[in-house]
Amino acid sequence: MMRHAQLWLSGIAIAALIAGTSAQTGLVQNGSFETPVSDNAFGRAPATWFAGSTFDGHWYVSQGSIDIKRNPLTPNAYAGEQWVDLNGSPGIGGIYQDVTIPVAGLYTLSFAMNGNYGFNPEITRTMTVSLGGLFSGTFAHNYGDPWIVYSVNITVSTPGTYRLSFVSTTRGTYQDAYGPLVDDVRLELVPEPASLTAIGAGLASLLGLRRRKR
Ligand SMILES: [Ca+2]
Repeated sequence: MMRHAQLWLSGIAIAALIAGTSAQTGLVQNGSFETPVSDNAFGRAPATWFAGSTFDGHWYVSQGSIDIKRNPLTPNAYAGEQWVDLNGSPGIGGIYQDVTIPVAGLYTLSFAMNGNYGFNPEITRTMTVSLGGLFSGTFAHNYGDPWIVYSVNITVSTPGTYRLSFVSTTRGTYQDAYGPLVDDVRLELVPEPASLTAIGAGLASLLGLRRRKR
């Protein structure tokens, strides 16, 4: 009876630890761009969104326009059914989302990048990605490559709200409507070793109790 109680409590402790960890990982809202549902009728909402508008209350268009694309198209989504073309219909676009980071720590920013090569396949698709004043980088994708998942580690010393931004730097020769594609944007806290140790100890305790029961 005592062992059952300990086993039950260990399970609760582990579940709480894992829940506490995962609750702090998914800081980007609608990072897979699954809403609103696009009709692929570009040039107007819900497929094309222009500067100053928000398409979901989280992501805002910072310049030009962007397209929300939905399967089936070439390429298909990296995750789910939809993704964003940062060159809209038409316009060299950008998007941003203000992300609230509740605790200091090491974070991983990751996203999948591809290109719309319906025109000017010889031009490398490029975009600038930034997180407040903490990080800024330029990322590229070439014709023929699959979705590339980029990942960078960013140290956040001060909790607060930071602007996560993706801006196309791709200029074509026709309407600027064939740009860098983005999907599956994530900003996740890298678990501290202490948390992992606690989870490991909890698991070891749980396994130990199970073995002793035999
Ligand atoms: Ca998606």
